Amino acid sequence: WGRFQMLSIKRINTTVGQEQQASVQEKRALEDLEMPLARREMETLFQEQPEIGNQYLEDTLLRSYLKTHLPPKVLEEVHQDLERFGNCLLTKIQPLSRECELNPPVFRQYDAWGRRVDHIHTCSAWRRMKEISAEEGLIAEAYERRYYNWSRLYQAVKLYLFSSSSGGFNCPLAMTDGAAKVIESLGIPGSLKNAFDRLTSRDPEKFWTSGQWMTERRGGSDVANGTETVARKQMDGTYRLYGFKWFTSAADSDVTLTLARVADAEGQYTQGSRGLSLFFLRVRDEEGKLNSIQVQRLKDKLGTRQMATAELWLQGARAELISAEGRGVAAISNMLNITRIHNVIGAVASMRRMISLSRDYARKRVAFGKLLKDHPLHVQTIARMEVQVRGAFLLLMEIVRLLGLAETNLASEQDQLLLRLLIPVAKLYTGKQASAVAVEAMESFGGQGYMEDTGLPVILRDTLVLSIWEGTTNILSLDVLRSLAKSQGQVMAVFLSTVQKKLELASGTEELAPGVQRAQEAIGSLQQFMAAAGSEQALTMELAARDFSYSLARIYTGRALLMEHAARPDASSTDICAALRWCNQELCPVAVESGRGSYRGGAALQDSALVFGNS
Ligand code: UCC
Repeated sequence: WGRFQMLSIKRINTTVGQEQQASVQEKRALEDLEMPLARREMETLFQEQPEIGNQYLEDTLLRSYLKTHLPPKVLEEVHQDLERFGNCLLTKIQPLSRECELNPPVFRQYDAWGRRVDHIHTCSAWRRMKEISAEEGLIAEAYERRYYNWSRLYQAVKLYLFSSSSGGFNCPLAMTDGAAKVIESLGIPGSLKNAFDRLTSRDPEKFWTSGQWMTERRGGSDVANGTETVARKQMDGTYRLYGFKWFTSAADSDVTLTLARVADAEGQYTQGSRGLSLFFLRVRDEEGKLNSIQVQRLKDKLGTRQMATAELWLQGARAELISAEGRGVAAISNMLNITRIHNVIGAVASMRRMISLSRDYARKRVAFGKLLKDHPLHVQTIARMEVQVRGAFLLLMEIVRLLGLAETNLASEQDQLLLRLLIPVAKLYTGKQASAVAVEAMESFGGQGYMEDTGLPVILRDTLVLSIWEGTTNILSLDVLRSLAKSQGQVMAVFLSTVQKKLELASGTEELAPGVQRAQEAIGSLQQFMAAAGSEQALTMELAARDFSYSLARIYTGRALLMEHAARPDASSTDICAALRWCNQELCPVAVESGRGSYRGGAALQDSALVFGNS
């Protein structure tokens, strides 16, 4: 140490030549003396990297869910494909995902000779992801319906496995699925047949992805007042769009759906939601030339950096009107509901990925003389996250099961109402869960979790967007209220009766009794709140919207799903434990907060004073 210290001190006041000489001497000295010891110490200090295995085979909850719900013949085929896909993800797709993270898109506005080209360059791994998405039928599966109502669920499971290894490609897939859904719901008009075939193709040469251009400079949530883009009708019946799209995700997509206001002969148009219409357009022509669109710049985002998000000027982009005039928001809602389900898929997948890595690390990492897995407090922390991801997973499965029924005309009116309610509930709840779990799981790797080159920070960053895009938590809480209002309360009646039915199933299992009781109490509190809120002002429901949505998420997930899954004849003790633990949390926060007076007008004034002061 003394010699090393001397060498370090000697560095002061030396020339470059002397410094080089000293550094050679220093190197030799270290090799002679310290290095053998240092190396020995280093070797014992090396920590083994956390790894994942075949994410399908390792996911016992997923496998037991499929075994319980899928018809045997479907299960057999699906199982084989998922096992193969799980291996493929590990060996081929995961390395591509890392490449996408390391090589984000680059925007080149001009070519070497000064011509404006607006080229968004993506890496080869990203382009390969597009081919893989087609080959694996990640969109096609849902529209071919070879497994009838189970096709949607099967597609969602593949996307769930793919999501955390997709290098951000799950985003264009979400929008592609949404666009295909809109076109299908319009009855696949002749003019959109080619687009539909390509969006749902398994042929990488033909496969197209879609964007969803909704956000403009004046805002992303208040679409009705924020949309300034104008559409002018042409002689041939098409339109030209003029406007500025402020966030366009996966701007390298082939086509897009977007909103604009149709101008009349005098150039006048209708403001607000009733002035909005839905348009389809190709981003480039056959030669790859942009469709009268200029790229202003790429966004510098916190996460999802693998994917190009751009600001775009529409300078007469040729487009086709695909909704009735003034019905743009209602028409694009079909897309929003699909992308929101993809958001849930992404949330559950990122939680599952973080927990899988934490679990593996706990089996390898020694601290305080034993493996992390032998520290009860550490394991308790992971177990709490495991309960969260289990609940979220089962909620996701419920939604895609219902969607599959709706798409094959097997859904009852009640199923459809439930689906409409559960999509925003699940999106808002799992978005928040995912960020919380990702932050918590990061801690389980200590400082390593904070290191870029472990790949862990990418997961956290990409998770943080889940509660923002596709509708923030508050906007979706208001959407929950919208679904109640539109159905004149019917949706709540369906919600309550479905939960009750599932609880009856669970009440036959003795070990689940404490959970069933807590569920019944929570439903009672929710009903009381609803009855009281009915006579209150609109402000009460607005203030309660978030807690109300959380209550629906917790009650439906816990009571209806974990309990149902845990009440299966072949349920494991782990299934029962997870159900009971889920039910131990506050299941009806809206009743608690209501009891505290949090939704009264006075509380709103206090909120305002707390945030902005009394002035
Ligand atoms: O684009 C974005 C990022 C793209 C990347 C996506 C990748 C995701 C991948 C995840 C993988 C990990 S982010 C931008 C997304 N933007 C939004 O989500 C918009 C958020 N704002 C809202 O959702 C608002 O609530 C609006 C825009 C829907 C509010 O609009 P209005 O016009 O004020 O709403 P109205 O007047 O209440 O509704 C108009 C019509 C009504 O139908 P009618 O007229 O028949 O009564 C509503 O019932 O639309 C209907 N409607 C719906 N229908 C509105 N929302 C829905 C819905 N969710 N489902 C069914």
